[in-house]
Amino acid sequence: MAQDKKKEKVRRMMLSVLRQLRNVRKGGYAAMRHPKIKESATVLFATESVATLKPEPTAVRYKVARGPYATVTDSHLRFFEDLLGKDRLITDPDECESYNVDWVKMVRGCSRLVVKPKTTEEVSEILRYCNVNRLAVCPQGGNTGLVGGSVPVFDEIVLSTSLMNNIIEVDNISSTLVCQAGCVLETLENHLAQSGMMMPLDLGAKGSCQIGGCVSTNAGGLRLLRYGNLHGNLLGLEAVKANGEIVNCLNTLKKDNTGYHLKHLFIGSEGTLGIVTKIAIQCPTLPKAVSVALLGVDSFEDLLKTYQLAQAELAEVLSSCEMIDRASMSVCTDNLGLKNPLVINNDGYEFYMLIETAGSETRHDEEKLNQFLEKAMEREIVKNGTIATEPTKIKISSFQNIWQLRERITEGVMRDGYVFKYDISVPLPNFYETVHALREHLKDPRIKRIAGYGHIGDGNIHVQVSIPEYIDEIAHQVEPFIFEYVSKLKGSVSAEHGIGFKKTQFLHLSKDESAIKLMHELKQLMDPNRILNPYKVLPSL
Ligand code: FAD
Ligand code: 2HG
Ligand code: ZN
Repeated sequence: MAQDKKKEKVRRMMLSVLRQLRNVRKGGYAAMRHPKIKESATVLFATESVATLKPEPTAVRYKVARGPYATVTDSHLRFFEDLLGKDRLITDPDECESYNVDWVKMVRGCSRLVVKPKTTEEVSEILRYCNVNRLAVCPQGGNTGLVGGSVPVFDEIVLSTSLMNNIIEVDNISSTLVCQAGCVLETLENHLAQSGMMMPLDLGAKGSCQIGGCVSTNAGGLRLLRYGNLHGNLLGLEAVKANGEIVNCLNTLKKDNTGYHLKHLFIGSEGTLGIVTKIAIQCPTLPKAVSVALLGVDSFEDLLKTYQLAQAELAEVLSSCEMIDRASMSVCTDNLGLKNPLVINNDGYEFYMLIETAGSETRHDEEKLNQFLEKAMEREIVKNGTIATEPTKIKISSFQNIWQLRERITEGVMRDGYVFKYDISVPLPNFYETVHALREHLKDPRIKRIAGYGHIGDGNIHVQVSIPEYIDEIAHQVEPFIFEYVSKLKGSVSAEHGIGFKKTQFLHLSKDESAIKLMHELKQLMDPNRILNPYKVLPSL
């Protein structure tokens, strides 16, 4: 009897999911992430941070002392003008401002010079000159970095790669792309889609971030679960060292074991060892069928079980598996006005899981997804769900779709005021523990929200603590507590955003002393005058 009741419940739930699926096809929700889907909200929200207040200068807020660098003089300016022409220099303080402030409005430098080279040779000339004259340089791509690495701390010259945006070669036999570092990720994605290929990485910032910035931060993103990280996908690169020497490792071969694998030095080194000028990347085939499901679950334990089931049932078609907690979902509904499709009787769920499948046969993937859902509901680990499939056929507003509920949290939480952001990886069973620990530890009534969301499949959670405006006292309540907590869990204090300016003094919590020593030695070898992105990544000696 109990068995019959359970079966009836599952049947009703499945019917509800299928009903929602039909509604989706009529115009409910559209998945937007794959390049097959042309609509994109990312350009709109990733180009500009929503918080309007200017942060205090970095030197004041974080009490840093300026390094022994020269200050830009008229004679230096004349050199850069002769090299690039007036229109590729920015010297007006107001125009320099957007290059001085980061996306999350956490740090602010006071550079009075932005240079915009177009070629590797120009980058080489700029660095050679800066090295001889002890002028510090801050490389900048799309300035979407989240750890204060992309803007100057003091008056470092900003070297913007925005004009280095040529696509050099697309080879659809070898499935490779070669381009300059300043190409915007979304532009590359759209370009590749014409040849039936895609970029192996996808970020909410794709409308603004540049491939050079992604490589320099070893950006992970929403597809890492399926396609791996840039250490695996990047075939080769070209970079310029601090002394202006060009290092050509721009290989497009899939296999090449000739000596040291030098490209890895530049991947994830956040502009401290050289400036990436060109990249060659392996591009996966564009899937023919993409489906996305949003599921509501009651507990973290059920979320983990759902993830395990998804891995087992969806296997090779699983392309993304993301987690959103209740507090993060309310960022989307309350701060961005997005609709949560899984609200019933004005209530949602403790956790949401967003699952994407990408394959070559719609019916096959859909069948797999339905089977997975059926099992998940039978086991009562998933309480509700909605699916969007064959997204290209769904013509509805690009702002109302499932992926936005995940991709726009970063933007939405900024509307709380100021956000302390943490990007950690921990063993999967401990994935959500840090959020609980913070809620336990932080009792200050000025805190608006403690939320967690992220890449469950990669063990990488983004923890957000938001307050109306920056308050030093709260900063000290959160840090070093969170980093020490992560270290005790044997996790990483930076899973994907890097160390940048913000986390240098916590590097030792995730890296052994011996490894940090070698990092210093490499820096000494490649940039002995320490002109490249000073105050970033490495803790001060
Ligand atoms: P910037 O922010 O300009 O620079 C980042 C760092 O790289 C700086 O240290 C800079 O000095 C250095 N750099 C930039 N270009 C070069 C170059 N050519 N050579 C050497 N050094 C260089 N990150 C993830 O990993 N996963 C995500 O899912 C993700 N989503 C995001 C979503 C949003 C809405 C936002 C705002 C950010 C997100 N990020 C994510 C963070 C960010 O790291 C990425 O957006 C991206 O990797 C940064 O690229 P960028 O061109 O903006 O680089
Ligand atoms: C994401 O996964 C990004 O959306 C940004 O890495 C996370 O806002 C953040 O901290
Ligand atoms: Zn992320």
